[in-house]
Amino acid sequence: MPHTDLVLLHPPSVYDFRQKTILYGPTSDLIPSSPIFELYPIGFTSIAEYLERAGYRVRIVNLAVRMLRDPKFDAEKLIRDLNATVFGIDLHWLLHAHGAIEISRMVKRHHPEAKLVLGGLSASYYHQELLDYPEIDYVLRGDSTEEPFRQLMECILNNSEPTAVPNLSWRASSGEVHQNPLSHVPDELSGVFVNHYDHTVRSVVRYRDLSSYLPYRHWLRYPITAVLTCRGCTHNCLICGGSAAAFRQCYNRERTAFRTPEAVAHDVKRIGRFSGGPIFILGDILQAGEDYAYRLLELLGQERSKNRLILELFGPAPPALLKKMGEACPGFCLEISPESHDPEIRKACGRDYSTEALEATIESALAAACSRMDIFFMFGLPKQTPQSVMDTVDYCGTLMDKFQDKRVFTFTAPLAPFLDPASLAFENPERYGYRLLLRSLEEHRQALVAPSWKYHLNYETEWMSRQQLVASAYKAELALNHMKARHGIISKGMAKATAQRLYTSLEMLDRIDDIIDSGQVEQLSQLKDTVDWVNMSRAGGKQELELPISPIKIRLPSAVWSLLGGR
Ligand code: B12
Ligand code: SF4
Repeated sequence: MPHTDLVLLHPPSVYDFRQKTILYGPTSDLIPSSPIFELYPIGFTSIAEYLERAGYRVRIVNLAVRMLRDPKFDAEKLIRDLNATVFGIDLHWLLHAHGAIEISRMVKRHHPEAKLVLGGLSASYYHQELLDYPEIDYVLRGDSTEEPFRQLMECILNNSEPTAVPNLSWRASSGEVHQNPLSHVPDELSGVFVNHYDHTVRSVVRYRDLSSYLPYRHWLRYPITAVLTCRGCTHNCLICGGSAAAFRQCYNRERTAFRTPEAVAHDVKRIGRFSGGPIFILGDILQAGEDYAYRLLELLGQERSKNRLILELFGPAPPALLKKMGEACPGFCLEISPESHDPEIRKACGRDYSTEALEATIESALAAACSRMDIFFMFGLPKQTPQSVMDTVDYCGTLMDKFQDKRVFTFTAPLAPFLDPASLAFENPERYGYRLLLRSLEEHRQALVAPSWKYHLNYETEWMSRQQLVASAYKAELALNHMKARHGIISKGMAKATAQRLYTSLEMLDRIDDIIDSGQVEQLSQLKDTVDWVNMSRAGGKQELELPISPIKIRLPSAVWSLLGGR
């Protein structure tokens, strides 16, 4: 294969998922990825673009997607055939603890002379432990590694010790481990995410390798694309590893860094060149204040994107702003996550707003002609009991009755499998009623290959055991599914498919527990076909969340033409 300076590899969550029998549960039901979590961090595209601008050749390989798309795809052979000076692997989401370590070992087995760098939020959190693995040479910490990565590349290619590279933890040739200060935490992001979508399209053409760049397995069928508005967060949700407190304590970020409204609107425009799918603007646009939100909406209004825009709210929003959303982004979708129907629980997890304010926001969004309003609830929160979980489902019914509007969608999901490291609750579990069952990276890595998600959970709460969390999640999901069908929110066929998946999951959970109790784990393989069917089925939230899209989903030829200067 032609030589590249850097290959960025995205691992599957569990490396040998195609061999193992693991019931992953509903952990990825509300995102486009499968439970293999094949989506790579959006930062891959900005690192690649930034380093190419600095003169390096960079290639992205989404190993997880390649393995999912082709059961015969030989990941080890591909790694062996890659020809690069440096390999980068993301450990952004802790869910990749198994895959990231296994792929690291494989890279070093086949390329002992190459350098290996890990990065992402989880790698930053566990940087010291990662350097205990002899295969890993460097960990680049923090939420902004483009410039430190450039400096590291320079050191590697010049064969000099990276003593001055910010954010870097590294092992010297003497074997000694060093931790450079986490000092590169920029307040503004104008130097990154510069035409990174164009760069990605160009790379697909250059390497003639669409598969390796796909964000997730089904992207070609349903091409939803994300636009990032910021790094950090102004909110402080208790269970979130990306909260303001988590960023401050673990990633040295004092202030959220926002991209300009112009940069965000520019991304929306560029995505429209290659995709007809929805565009998800990540992060509440109110975080940077109303002026920011109105400016962005004004620009989006001028753009008149043909793609459907998805906006999210971290709390209630003023009616005038919602009206503006409707004018600027006709047919927009809105997402909000009150987490619980119970204001006391909502407050305990850091979302201190009233039910009245929530319902007023839903009402205004509907009046502003949003095409759908998605409302998310979560289980595994402080003060939440199995009864409270079912009360949340009842509240979903109350919303359906109250609004009598098929644009109102409610979803429930367990906080699973992990309470995020760096979150306030992970850092102070007793204070918030959590009992941590796993702490270190190695413990999480091992837990991920247990046969069901019940054993992946890294926590229990004072109010719910692991067993109760799992049982409540399915009970709630079944009840909500039934309720949605009764209200005509989903079709009877869809509800039947979801119920079948949920009942099969419950049966598999029981059978896995029986096998574990009997100690005859070799019997697990007999369940593999059914477990894989449950894992990969899209029945439920994943399918319900999909929006209708234009018949022309991908416009790759026109994107390439425009990049070549044709328009
Ligand atoms: C946007 C977002 C998403 C988007 C992801 C879009 C994307 N492609 O990246 C969506 C909505 C799809 C998503 C999904 C999930 N998310 Co999320 N997400 C966020 C959010 C809000 C912002 C993250 C972000 O992009 N930050 C910007 C910076 C930090 O990342 P970046 O630009 O991609 O990458 C930079 C660095 O991280 C680093 N880096 C990243 N990879 C690498 C690799 C190398 C080699 C190097 C050197 C550096 C490096 O350098 C990059 C450039 O500077 C955070 C919360 C927050 N406020 O941060 C949660 C967060 C990251 N998500 C989280 C979780 C748990 C998930 C899910 C697992 C949830 C679920 N069960 O469905 C899934 C996983 C999806 C998958 N992989 O398939 C947790 C992670 C906790 C943890 N430590 O594991 C967070 C912290 C909070 C939360 N609970 O939502 N998420
Ligand atoms: S969950 Fe809360 S703290 Fe985390 S990114 Fe969303 S709003 Fe911010």
